[in-house]
Amino acid sequence: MDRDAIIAASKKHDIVSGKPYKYGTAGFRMSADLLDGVAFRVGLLSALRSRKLSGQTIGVMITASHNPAVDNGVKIVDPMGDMLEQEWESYATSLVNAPTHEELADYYQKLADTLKIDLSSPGKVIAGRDTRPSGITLVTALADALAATKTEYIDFKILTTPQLHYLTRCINTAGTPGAYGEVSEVGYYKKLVEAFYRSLRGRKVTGTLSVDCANGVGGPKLSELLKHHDSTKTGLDVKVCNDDVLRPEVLNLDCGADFVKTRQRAPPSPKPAPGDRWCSLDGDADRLIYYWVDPDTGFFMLDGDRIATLAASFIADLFRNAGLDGQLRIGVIQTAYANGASTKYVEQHLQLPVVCTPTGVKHLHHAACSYDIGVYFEANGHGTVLFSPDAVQTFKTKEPQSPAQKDALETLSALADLINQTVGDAISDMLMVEVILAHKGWSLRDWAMTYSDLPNRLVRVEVGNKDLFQTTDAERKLSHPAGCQDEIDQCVKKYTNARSFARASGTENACRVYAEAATRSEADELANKVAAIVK
Ligand code: 16G
Ligand code: ZN
Repeated sequence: MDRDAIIAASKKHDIVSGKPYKYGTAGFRMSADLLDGVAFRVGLLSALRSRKLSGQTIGVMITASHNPAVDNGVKIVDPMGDMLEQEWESYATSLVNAPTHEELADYYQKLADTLKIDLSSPGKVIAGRDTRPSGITLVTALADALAATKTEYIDFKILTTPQLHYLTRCINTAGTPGAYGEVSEVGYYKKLVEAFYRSLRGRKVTGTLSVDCANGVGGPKLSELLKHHDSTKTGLDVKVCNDDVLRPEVLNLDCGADFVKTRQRAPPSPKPAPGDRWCSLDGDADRLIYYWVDPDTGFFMLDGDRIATLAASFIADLFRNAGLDGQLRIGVIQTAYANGASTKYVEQHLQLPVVCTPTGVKHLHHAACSYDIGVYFEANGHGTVLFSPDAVQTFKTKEPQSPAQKDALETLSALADLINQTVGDAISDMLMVEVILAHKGWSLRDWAMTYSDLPNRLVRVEVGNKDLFQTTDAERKLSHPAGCQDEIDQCVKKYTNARSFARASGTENACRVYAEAATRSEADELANKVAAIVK
């Protein structure tokens, strides 16, 4: 009987009591030594989720992304490769917080009853993990839960987060008209490389691209992709850097996309030669930041906002060239952290609509789905471009009126295959950026010239109780504590081109304050003043 099997298995994976387990924007993420019981319980939930969805395969990713090496995390992926449905986040939280093994088994049964899940029907779960050593024991805990619930299970071992999302979608679409790709890691490389060739349309990438892989899973996986890539066809010359995955302690240490974005500088090692083209991935390869170090002006960063504007401008041009202008809708999705200059560039220069959503990929992804082409990126480098089935169909079936139209339609088709449709994918996004730069004949400097960022500052503020800070208007305004927003507004008024907001972090026990203004000193001053209001 399942109940006894669950209790017996659960006893091997105790939960550490008294910890604030909450399924947040990044799933459960914390110090790895607290996660054994959590991974077991996530296994139970994913088994339920699969059975609820008629046996479709659910993905489980074990990673703590850009966090220090001692942390880890567990996250559930829905059948189409998107994030776990919101309602189920609270089931996950309740299941993980069950105080005893018996209460855990009871809650599992209660969920099955309330959600009308047939526990004897087939269920299937696949898992992947990043390079953290703790991942191995967490996968064992997960596997034990799946065995106890007689759920079919495949361990895909070490993967980037976007690869696990890709595989989940491939499995669930195999043999259907929406088949996403071959169900294997090699299938992922082949799909990307082939789409990269097609997107370039005979153009060549110039100059070396150095990729800082955060000493995470992106390093070996990028090297693997390159084995399937013929650089004589594309000109792409990649130097894989910071790809040491044998010393766990160096993961995300002084390198990676999060380091570059938050410190606003290049990793100290290896030292970028002046003018070299660089990009950084984060620890699980779902975030991407480009930069170069200018001999005269120093470090210059091209973040998620820049990638979004680059992609939107390129796709809008292709639409015009393909004669699709006005037929399909392109939208750009940002969060409140997007630099005001990027928003202005999209709305005024590109003449495209911008939607602002709360922080967290699931919100952006959801909003992007309401466009034919939804370009979504967080400033921190996480994002992708979603193509609706209608759009992809149009690229394939529209009768071109000229060779130029044909070329544009084929480029759009290829991009829809190149860009990961399930989630932001640093490796796929990097190839997209390289394609666009090659088409435009641009260097990073040309790309940077499109607009000037407003100077900005992000401050972390320790507060007694972050839950007191509630927001509205896609996190751009505080509704609580009462009066706080008025004070912020009064403050912002005193500066030129200024904007500032405060919100409770979803991943740490703190508030974050963002400010931007016409000058560096004004942005700094405003951020400090708003931080003082929040404190
Ligand atoms: C999570 C989100 C990330 C967001 C970050 C904000 C996902 C997969 N990840 O890591 O997109 O930028 O939280 O953190 O949605 P914060 O709430 O602490 O500012
Ligand atoms: Zn990540």
